Amino acid sequence: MLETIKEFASEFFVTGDPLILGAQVSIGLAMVAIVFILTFFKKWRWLWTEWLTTVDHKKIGIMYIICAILMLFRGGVDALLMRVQLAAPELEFLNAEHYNAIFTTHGVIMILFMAMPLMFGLFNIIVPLQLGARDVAFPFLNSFSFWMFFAGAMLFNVSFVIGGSPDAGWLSYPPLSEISGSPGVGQDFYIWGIQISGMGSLATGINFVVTILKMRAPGMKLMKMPMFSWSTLASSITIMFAFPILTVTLFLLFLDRYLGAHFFTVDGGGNPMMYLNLIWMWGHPEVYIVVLPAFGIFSEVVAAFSKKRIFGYKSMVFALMSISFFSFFTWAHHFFTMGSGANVNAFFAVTTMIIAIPTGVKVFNWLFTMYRGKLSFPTPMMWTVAFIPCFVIGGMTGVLLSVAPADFQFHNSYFLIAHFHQVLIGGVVFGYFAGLYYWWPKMFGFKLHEGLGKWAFWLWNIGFYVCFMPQYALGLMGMTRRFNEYNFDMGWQPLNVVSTVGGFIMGLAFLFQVWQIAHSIRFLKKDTSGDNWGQGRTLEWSIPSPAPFYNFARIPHVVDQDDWWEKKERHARGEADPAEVIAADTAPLEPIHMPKNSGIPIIMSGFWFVAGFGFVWDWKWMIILGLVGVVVTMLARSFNYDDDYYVSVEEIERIEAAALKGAK
Ligand code: HEM
Ligand SMILES: [Cu+2]
Repeated sequence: MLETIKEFASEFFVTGDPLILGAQVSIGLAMVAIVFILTFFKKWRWLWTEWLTTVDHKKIGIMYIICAILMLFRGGVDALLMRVQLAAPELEFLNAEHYNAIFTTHGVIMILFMAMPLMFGLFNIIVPLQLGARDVAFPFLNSFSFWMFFAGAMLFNVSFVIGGSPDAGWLSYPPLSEISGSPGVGQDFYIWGIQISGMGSLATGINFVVTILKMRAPGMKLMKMPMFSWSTLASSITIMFAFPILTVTLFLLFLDRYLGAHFFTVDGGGNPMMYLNLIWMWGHPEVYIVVLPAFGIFSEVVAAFSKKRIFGYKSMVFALMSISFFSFFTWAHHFFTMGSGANVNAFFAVTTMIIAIPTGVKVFNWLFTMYRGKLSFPTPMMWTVAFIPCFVIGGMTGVLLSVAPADFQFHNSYFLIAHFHQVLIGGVVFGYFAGLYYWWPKMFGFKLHEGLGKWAFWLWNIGFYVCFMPQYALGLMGMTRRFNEYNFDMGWQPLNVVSTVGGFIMGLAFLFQVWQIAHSIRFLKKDTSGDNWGQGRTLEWSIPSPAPFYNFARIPHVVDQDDWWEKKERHARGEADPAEVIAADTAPLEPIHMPKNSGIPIIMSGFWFVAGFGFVWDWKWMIILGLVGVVVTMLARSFNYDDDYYVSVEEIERIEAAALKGAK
């Protein structure tokens, strides 16, 4: 009896490595601390009613962002561990197995559990405000999406201490990811973690497409919609088409592993290249899903801090849409070396290069917006300006990679690693940072300390170039990716040392941002006026910061592109608003219809977690328990008719008056 328990425990818990032990101890301590603090300050009830059960898009957005920042830390620690291992030849810091696990979790976490939730967080907080809407189209579904993301991310992350992490790369190519290549449970954690959070992502995509098409304030024609909302639309449509492919692909892989189907195993008549085709049909659009919103952010920030309308609005919209369209026709550039022949390779080379055109259009439009603008450079603008050269270099190395014959040389080398980090960090991460700094006062009613922000900015940028520029050279010198070790006589060490130093500079930059947030909270200067930068152009700046839970006391009427800015200009010139704007502004307040909070999303996602955990370990009772729980909570939701209420006029008046007072 004791023996079986011991045997089970040694399989169940990951043990032995001091790094992992350290993590286990710190996770345990952190959990105890959180429980203690919540109990001590009697905050459980507050946490449950104000946050965990909320359907308010702004609060959901904040929860997404908190998770994303924690995951940035986790993924960043992985990155630094790898960079330490690569700093010297034949180092025995991480063994091959551990290294494989780390680059896998790093990639998955950065893309799916850092970039995606950061993006969803910004969608959630900003898009309804930009549209002049009171909420997203489906608030309950929105909360469900968040909790599904959370359940999936947790399921993926527990593999670190329970059962063992996946180690077949962030896209899990077979045969490595088949039972024959990964007999342990790590791969199952991968499948179910991503599958569950993927359902949430798909629902979010649908939610925002409907929100944008259906919930715009009166007068806001599509062609008057702010650029960030446009980029959200482009990204959400891409999600709607791409994520079902991911779901099916992972399901097939699951059938291979679980039932011994042979979709992707050669010996049973399957074909691993089929998996590569499928996963990249999702994977390539996925990188555009995360970068398009960054383009939207840059457009907003450039216009605000140049005090000009965005240059070439229509061409910006057209560029967004054509990038998302073409993103579905480039996937095979990830395996030019597959041997599919010159014609196929040529097709995918050309479609890939085509994307450079709309992207170039956007870059020029940003530059033309700045040209002769009244420029100022607070932190959001600094990130935007730094992004442009970084992304241009990344884009150009991308075009080099898309030259099919040349790719036979670059394929799977550090040249590629440098390229994609340049677009992912220089484009996505810098972009979302710009957005976070820009909209932070809108979310919380105070600005982040600019001085510390500038330190973080410079450290990130310097660290970035120091880390990744040497990798282009290393790639050309023949260093391949996913190696944990190389020989002295390769001559790769000096550049690798430089690269590792750069990685740590970025780590330091992250610490500066944490300090910046802590400092800004401690020496909080409330600024609830609403138009916090004084240069807001779009509707989110027309209401107090942070926005009241119902967003707009009166739904605005939109007449112009950059409506809020034009309104301020009219007032500065002493002109009257157009009649319909006046009518909307002076209409009597009416009770506002709002959705009620609900505990069902978090409970239902909890059951999904249980079912996923059961699938991972193949514990039938647990699978059944989880799935039954899902169905029961679904029924509970279906028969709950008490899910909305009205905010009374008196209460709106009270809240609006208080907000006005705060503004003074
Ligand atoms: C913050 C600084 C970062 C550093 C120092 C860093 C470093 C690394 C390293 C050393 C590897 C493994 C290369 C190899 O041996 O194959 C890697 C892989 C990867 N990184 Fe990063 N990274 C960083 C940020 C990011 C970000 C922000 C993203 C995405 C948004 C990202 C996405 C990936 C992906 C997808 C892989 C491929 C994993 C695989 O091969 O399966 N990284 N990174
Ligand atoms: Cu691609």
